[in-house]
Amino acid sequence: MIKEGQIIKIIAGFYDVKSFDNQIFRLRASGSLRDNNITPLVGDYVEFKDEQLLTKIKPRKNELIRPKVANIDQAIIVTALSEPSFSSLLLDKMLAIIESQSIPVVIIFTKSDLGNQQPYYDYQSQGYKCFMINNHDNSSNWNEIKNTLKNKLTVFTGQSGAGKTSLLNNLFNLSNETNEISKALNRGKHTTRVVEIFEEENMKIIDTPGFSSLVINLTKEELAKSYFDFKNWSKLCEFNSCLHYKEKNCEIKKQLEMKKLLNSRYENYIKMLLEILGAKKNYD
Ligand SMILES: Nc1nc2c(ncn2[C@@H]2O[C@H](COP(=O)(O)OP(=O)(O)O)[C@@H](O)[C@H]2O)c(=O)[nH]1
Ligand SMILES: [Mg+2]
Ligand SMILES: [Zn+2]
Repeated sequence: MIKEGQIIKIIAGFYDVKSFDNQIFRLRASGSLRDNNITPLVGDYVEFKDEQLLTKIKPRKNELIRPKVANIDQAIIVTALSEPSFSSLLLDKMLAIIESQSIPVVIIFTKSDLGNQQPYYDYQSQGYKCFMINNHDNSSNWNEIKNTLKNKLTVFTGQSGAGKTSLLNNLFNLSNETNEISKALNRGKHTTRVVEIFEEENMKIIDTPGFSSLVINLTKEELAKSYFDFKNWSKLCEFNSCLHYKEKNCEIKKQLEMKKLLNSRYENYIKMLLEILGAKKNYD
């Protein structure tokens, strides 16, 4: 008998699938999936047979590489204002990668008790949906954040140590292990190892292990159209293929001069562009 569901976890070659009637099955991939080199991802909608065999992956609406997940409704980027120190380049890279897939983002700035709060105001002024929180302050209003999670599959991403697990503990009264404790036990080994969808009320959440650095895996054309705050203006650039770099009559550069766009965003954009162009040169 054929059933349908969603992959919620992948472990050691097995796929945990939650069927549409809310049962969980541990499945193997069918030979034909393996022969066709189709790699099932957490978030994939699938068909399976005899409660054992994964037979079909349905078309994806999107796909992220880091973490490896599919069919995401939104991404929450968790970034610390301090410890680890705030990096606008890292944040802009995450934004570019996620927004190039047209996945809506929310930015949560953590450790408001430790760092300069300016980045929160900067990104808010660019039109991003932002929150600023202190995970150690019990009086924080977690409900406002929870409201943005309802009826969606949300992936939490960001540098390790930024406070993702602490935030999820606060939102859902969990006691998942945070990084500090594990450092004492295990020399800083990441505590969030498995990519897994966890469901609470009508919210589907994926916590991720995080990362310490990020390679930009976009083409220059994808990058040029990724940033949310560039999107509207870039339509007005003279050239449709404008990279907002050396081209004439570039609307992005005009908006920068008029201080409508953040300088740091543009500088980071150029850094990423040069990274992409440089990497390409090596392969040519
Ligand atoms: N001062 C302060 N520390 C925080 C805050 N959020 C998280 N931390 C600490 O930062 C460390 C890493 O947090 P964790 O949630 O494991 O980060 P993750 O790697 O992103 O999941 C832990 O020691 C937390 O207690 C915050 O808002 N303020
Ligand atoms: Mg974590
Ligand atoms: Zn341009």
